[in-house]
Amino acid sequence: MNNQTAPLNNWIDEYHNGVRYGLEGEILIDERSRFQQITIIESTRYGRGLLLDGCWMTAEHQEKHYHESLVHPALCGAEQIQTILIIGGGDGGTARECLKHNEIEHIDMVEVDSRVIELSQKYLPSLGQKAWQDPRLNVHINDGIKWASNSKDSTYDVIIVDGSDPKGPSEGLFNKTFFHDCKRILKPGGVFATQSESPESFFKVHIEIIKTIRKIFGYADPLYGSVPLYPSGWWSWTFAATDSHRYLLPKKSRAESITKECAIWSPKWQKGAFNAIPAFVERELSN
Ligand code: SPD
Repeated sequence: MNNQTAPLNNWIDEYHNGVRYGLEGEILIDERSRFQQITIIESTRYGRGLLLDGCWMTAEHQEKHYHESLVHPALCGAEQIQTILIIGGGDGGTARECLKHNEIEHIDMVEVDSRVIELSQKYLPSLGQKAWQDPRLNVHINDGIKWASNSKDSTYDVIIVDGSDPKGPSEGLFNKTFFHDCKRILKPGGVFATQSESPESFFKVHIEIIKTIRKIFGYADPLYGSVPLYPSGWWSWTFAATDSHRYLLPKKSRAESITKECAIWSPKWQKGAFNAIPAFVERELSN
């Protein structure tokens, strides 16, 4: 039987605006935590995958697209990278990418849902790998928005927001108050990074995120790449700083120390990915 005529049994889909994004596979876990519905599946094509409230978060054999894009422009561009804040990131992929950088001394990872961490450690160990045992990683089960609001001024060299879409527990990660707090707790020369949705399937949200961050920080630019599982497959990450577009230019020594360990990210890829801003987005941002 060829692909066109294969029966649509055993498909797990995210539904978004009249389109579905799916994998063939089996459900391993489907439970309600205090915050959300957590689903873990075993897929034919991409290994194990995680959905929160029916939206794809990650899958073992294509998660690098997302995590490398979110982390390395920030960590290669910040002045210092000793102290890092990750908000969300309960599957461990973002922490793993951060810890490729030897200069890091301390990471606070603030995840609201302990079940996401427990289930990821058990069913998706290739995401966090050794990060979970690394003494530099300090996991706090807490609300990231409150954490940012309670942190002292100039605490972190880099802040990375690895949340879900702007609804449910992640909604507050996209508002002005939260971005203002992130700016306040970032050290001079620091970089802020967040996933910023799809220019195609979340156009309005995408534009709103970039405009808001740009206004608050002074400098902010989106980078574009592909995450095949997410709505439209076309995704973005936005980086911000208060003193310059420093996230555009990777520091040579840091870039050299991680390039061999990356599947997608490289200085050359990053340059292209920042330049890949679609014309319709550029036009909208200049309005
Ligand atoms: N639409 C999906 C957006 C998800 C962003 N976060 C994914 C978590 C991976 N660590």
